[in-house]
Amino acid sequence: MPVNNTYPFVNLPLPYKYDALEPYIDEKTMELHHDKHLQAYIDNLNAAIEKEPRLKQMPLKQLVAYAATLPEPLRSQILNNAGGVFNHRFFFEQLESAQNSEPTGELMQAIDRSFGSFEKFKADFRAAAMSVFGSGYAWLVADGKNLKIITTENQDIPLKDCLLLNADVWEHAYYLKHYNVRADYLDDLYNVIDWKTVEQRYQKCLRTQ
Ligand code: MN3
Repeated sequence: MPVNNTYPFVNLPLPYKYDALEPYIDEKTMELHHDKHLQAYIDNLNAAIEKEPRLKQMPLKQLVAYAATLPEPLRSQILNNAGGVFNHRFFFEQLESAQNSEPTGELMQAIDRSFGSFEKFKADFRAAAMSVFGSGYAWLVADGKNLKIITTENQDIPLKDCLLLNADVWEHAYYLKHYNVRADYLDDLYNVIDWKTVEQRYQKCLRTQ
């Protein structure tokens, strides 16, 4: 995927077709999620940055860290929208057409070590994602060689953690197909996770932590 990590942010196309994740994530949800929801975060982030020219050179994560020092309403505008861009790009990048893939190699060993089994990981991650009240994300993160599950609210980014996988549990991620039943969406999501991308993220974490 081409790099677009500073202003002006553009909505890079998905690395697959809108219907590639059928029947688990439907075409219309993917189209709206990418072309409307993510597009809105990108447009709002660019508009906020235009009010503060010194932000124009900053990459996404630096924008989030720096935003804490800004006055309102700019602070919230940058935090929410830079988070929305980062979290959605991270989410879309880790999905692929259904292949029933499972983690392999060192990532699978780390999952076994940290959770007992892949099945137990899936149950724990699902429970964490279900526990998010309102809008937010569940995350699998690396803590040294081991793994843990955390949750965040709204479009917060867990900047201090080395990030492996996220589940967007905003209703817009599943409402068209699953209505209010978040649990069914999560079960479907497991069928379209690209574990090779997650493994690459884990290897990067091992090299940099
Ligand atoms: Mn979303």
